[in-house]
Amino acid sequence: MSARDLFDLTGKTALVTGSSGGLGLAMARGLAEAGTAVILNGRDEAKLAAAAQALAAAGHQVTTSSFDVSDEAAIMAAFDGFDRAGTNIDILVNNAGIQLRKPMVDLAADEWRRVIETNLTSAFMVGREAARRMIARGQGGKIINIGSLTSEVARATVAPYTAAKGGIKQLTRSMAAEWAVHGIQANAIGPGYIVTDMNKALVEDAKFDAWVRGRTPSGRWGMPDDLIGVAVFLASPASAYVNGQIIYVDGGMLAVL
Ligand code: GCO
Repeated sequence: MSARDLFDLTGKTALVTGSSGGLGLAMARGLAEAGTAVILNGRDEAKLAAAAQALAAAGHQVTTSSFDVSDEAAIMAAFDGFDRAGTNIDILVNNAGIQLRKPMVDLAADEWRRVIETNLTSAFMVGREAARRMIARGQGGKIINIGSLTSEVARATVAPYTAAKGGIKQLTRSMAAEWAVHGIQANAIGPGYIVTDMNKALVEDAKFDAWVRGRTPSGRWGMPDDLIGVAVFLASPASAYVNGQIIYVDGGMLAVL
């Protein structure tokens, strides 16, 4: 296979959860530009429709599937819908997630559970449904979980997010352990500080903004498009022998003190 063909995703279908904006939409657009038919997911149907319209206007194959990634029944129903439509998910990007910044001593158990369910359990449930079908089809597949710098290190006031993203790293390894034999490569991307709606308050905080720029060797915040190259790599034949890894796209922040 030529080096160019190694990154060709023509004929593949990708489901990207939490893709009506931010990182998910950027990765969905990148996968579409590499030849993938993309299924966008999100809970806000209007935002989802607008995102799909923009990708379709650019000539890409795009559909939407609006389900709550923390709701097992909704996930099963969505995949039943894919089955009925004859849609095979070749690539799954478990991107959906929420952030909740609060000291642990003030955190309610229900708040903790909501973050864990949305950021970690969702990746297990959606991954399980995708893997069941990839294994049955016998043609392998790609699972890309979205971790974080907090898969490795912690900062105060984001404990449930950090615990969930640490879990994403180990869930990714577990997926590799059980599903590699079926030709499925499960890997993760660990974004650094990226300019997204989730981080709006941080970007607009002059002190935090200065800290990110000073603490990041590249001297800048990441942008959602900075993730596209690694997403296409992990979704393509180029990563056929890469499994259970997490690749940090963080401007070097984790690499230096
Ligand atoms: C925070 C941020 C981080 C980033 C990202 C870093 O409050 O520290 O939300 O969690 O979103 O995950 O990798």
